[in-house]
Amino acid sequence: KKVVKVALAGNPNSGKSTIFNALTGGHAHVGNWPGVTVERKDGTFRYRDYEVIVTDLPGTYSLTAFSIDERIARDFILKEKPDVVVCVADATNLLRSLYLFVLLRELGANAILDLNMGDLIEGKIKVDIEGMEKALGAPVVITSGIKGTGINELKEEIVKAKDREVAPFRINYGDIEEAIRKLEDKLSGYSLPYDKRFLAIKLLEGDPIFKEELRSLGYEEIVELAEKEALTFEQKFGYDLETAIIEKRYGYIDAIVRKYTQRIAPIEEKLS
Ligand code: GDP
Ligand code: K
Repeated sequence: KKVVKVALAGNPNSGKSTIFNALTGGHAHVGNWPGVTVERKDGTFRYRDYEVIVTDLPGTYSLTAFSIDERIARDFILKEKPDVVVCVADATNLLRSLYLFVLLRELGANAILDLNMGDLIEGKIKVDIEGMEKALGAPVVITSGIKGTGINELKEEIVKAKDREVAPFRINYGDIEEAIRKLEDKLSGYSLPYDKRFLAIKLLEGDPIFKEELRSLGYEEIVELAEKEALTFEQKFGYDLETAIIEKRYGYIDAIVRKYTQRIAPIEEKLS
């Protein structure tokens, strides 16, 4: 039997627990993440000749490592390296829920976008799935965790993703590209277990965990360069670099949503 390790990521209230149950039949091993009282749930399912192990990550909006939940999710993806990460997204609020998906793609995760709450957008929002898949470089599936629709397709995409090469993902950061390039150049002189562009962006965002990691390796000069570039950017453009990076991501997401979804009738936003 071939084993596939999959992690479920998603915003709180995206329906992640419902999808976990729909995939695994609700049989879960429940414990805690090491050192903290945050609950960890693992379950399994069989599909064709695959044994799939599903780990439910804490619900998060971001992966900044400022909260324990975000840190758990991101450490799991970076260190445990699951074969596949399913990003459960609330399809009634794509602008918000695609942000986490973009972060997962930047992190290099073999991500699948699960547009959940599919029943709530039926006949109301039309999604060009194929176009969105091409643009994001990842499979897109529509599910309804409550009704159980799309779950088999999601299983199919999970096992298919196991043997797939992850497509490159790159947002054009515009004015920030120059600083990213400088940092990437600097990083090319060092051996680090992360994608250089990804790490460059994280350092320019001021990510405390990566800064700490580089400092502990004695690479203080990389951190200093990142801080200098952030300062230079702020002096030149008059606003802070971390905010600028976040805005670029939302600009990218906004363009995707405009291009590949179409409102055909009003939807009642889910109250959560
Ligand atoms: P989590 O916080 O992401 O784990 O979300 P839950 O699985 O607890 O779901 C949040 C709420 O949305 C619950 O009331 C679910 O019953 C509901 N829900 C989950 N999936 C769907 C879906 O596909 N369609 C609809 N209409 N409701 C859903
Ligand atoms: K699909």
